[in-house]
Amino acid sequence: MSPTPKSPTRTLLIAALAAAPLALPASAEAKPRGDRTIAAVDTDSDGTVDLAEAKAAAGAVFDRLEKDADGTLDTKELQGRVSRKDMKQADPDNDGTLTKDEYLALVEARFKLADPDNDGTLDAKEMRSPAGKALARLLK
Ligand SMILES: [Ca+2]
Ligand SMILES: [Ca+2]
Ligand SMILES: [Ca+2]
Repeated sequence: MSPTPKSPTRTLLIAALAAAPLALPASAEAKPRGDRTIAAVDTDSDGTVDLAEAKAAAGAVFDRLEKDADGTLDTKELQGRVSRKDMKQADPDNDGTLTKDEYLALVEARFKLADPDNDGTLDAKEMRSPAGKALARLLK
């Protein structure tokens, strides 16, 4: 019986924290966010969103989300587009669903909130405001 020598061979791995993190070119995320929504919704290409454009986009979104064809959007179909608080406001009969009219009324209410200068159009800056972003969620 040969006694096995207790020689803990320690392999020291020099954890070379390889290469300093490469600096990524700061090109992404540079664009203002409202612009993409405007580009998608602005059918007359005047660089702003008016209420008719917002409602047209919202109507298309409604039809797209309305999967079970019961004429309303429930919270599942809305996929987080409408907060619980907004839902309360937008759903006067409180049945947890929105008809297209209710959805468009919510769009209109948000549009007005997002248009503090009251000129009937939302420019890129207005679309970037919290109210503009809330509106944008209903349009895509
Ligand atoms: Ca427009
Ligand atoms: Ca439905
Ligand atoms: Ca405006």
